[in-house]
Amino acid sequence: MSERVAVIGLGYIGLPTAAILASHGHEVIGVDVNPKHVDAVNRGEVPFVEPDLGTHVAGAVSQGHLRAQADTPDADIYIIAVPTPFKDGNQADLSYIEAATDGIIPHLQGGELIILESTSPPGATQHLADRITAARPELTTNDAESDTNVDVAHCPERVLPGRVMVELVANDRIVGGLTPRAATRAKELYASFCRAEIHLTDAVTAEMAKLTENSFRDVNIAFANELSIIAERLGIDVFELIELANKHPRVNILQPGPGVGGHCIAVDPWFIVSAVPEEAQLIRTAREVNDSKPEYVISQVIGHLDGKDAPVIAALGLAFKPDIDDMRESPALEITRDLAQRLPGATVLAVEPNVEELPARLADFENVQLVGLTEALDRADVVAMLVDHREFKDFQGASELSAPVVDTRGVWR
Ligand code: SAJ
Repeated sequence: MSERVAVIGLGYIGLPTAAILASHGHEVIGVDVNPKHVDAVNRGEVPFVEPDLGTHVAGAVSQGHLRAQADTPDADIYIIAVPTPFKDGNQADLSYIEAATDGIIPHLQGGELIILESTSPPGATQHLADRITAARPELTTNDAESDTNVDVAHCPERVLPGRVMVELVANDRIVGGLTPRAATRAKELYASFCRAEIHLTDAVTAEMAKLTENSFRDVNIAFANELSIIAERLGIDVFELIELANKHPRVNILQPGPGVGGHCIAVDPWFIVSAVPEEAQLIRTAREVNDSKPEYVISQVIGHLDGKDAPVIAALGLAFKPDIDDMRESPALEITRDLAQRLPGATVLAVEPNVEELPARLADFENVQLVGLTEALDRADVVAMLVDHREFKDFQGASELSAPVVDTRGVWR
């Protein structure tokens, strides 16, 4: 018999997870505080862009396997997929996880399974369990044999935005239980749709595995970003340098850029740093290197202006990575905004093929315009290549440009 699953948080991770569970026969109730998300899902629609998700949601809703509501229902299994942003001092903000837990607590009778999917600092899963037993002392979370035990596990999401529906099925999963039984039960649930391996461990190791994956990438990108600054100093091409070094069978350096954006890699390493500040020296330094790259790019652009009055700057790309419209924590957006703010006499021509209008953070600047690529290149005194969008890679006339190009992505090298 399939179990009733409540998924708390219908965002980039919760909604795909709810939809894929529903399309594999589970009765799924999605819960979200945002009435627009709830209404969209009940109409069979998706409130954000993610390939193939629309088909899954529409199918699951029309077959009656998925519905959404504002209140947490009674369920056999609860999956928490809410944001964990960071707050002052780069500490993880657990308030969304706590609010989701508080919504579940009145429904618990013993025997339920709660899975935390949100990216979490070490100890967050135990913190969730402690919150349950503090509110309901008759329940346990560490005594799998007891009728009044609630099983608690952490199963971090690992899917790449833009490939979520593919990677949900194809990527290995890591499940960390507060007890072995919690881990085994969570594995059974994910095995209903995940075709890859599901590895069992304890909750803190699972929490750290997720943070480690994103920190590994951050450190590797920081290495590439530091190399880009070293290469410029030495007058060599960093992209050629990395290509050549990567010919070695045991070297695999990632690509430099204008900084690291998105909601994950630019955030998650701080959860390790704030948990163990003395020990996490390299991880902290990598974050600082990547966070300082936008400032370096700004100084490169300004360096090409030669003190010119009323210069025109073309900023190519605003998204945090290629071929998407997502601008969360985007270094390209930050660079564009800072140039406009610091150079009020300049005109900044933003080119972003994936949006129709300027995002709110740029809309207030009178000296920023959203224009097409050709117009920007015709008018620019200096070009900042910030995102390697397909439209920029396909452009054929780069070698004829007279304006200098600060090519952070090596698109036109
Ligand atoms: N970037 C570089 N150089 C590179 C690769 C990336 O500068 O060589 C930049 C990108 O331009 C972007 C940022 O890093 O600004 C992050 O992009 P990304 O594509 O590396 O990763 P995300 O943030 O979209 O998704 C990551 C993924 N984690 C890993 O690959 C280890 C994904 O699997 C996670 O599920 C996701 O974080 C998450 O939700 O944590």
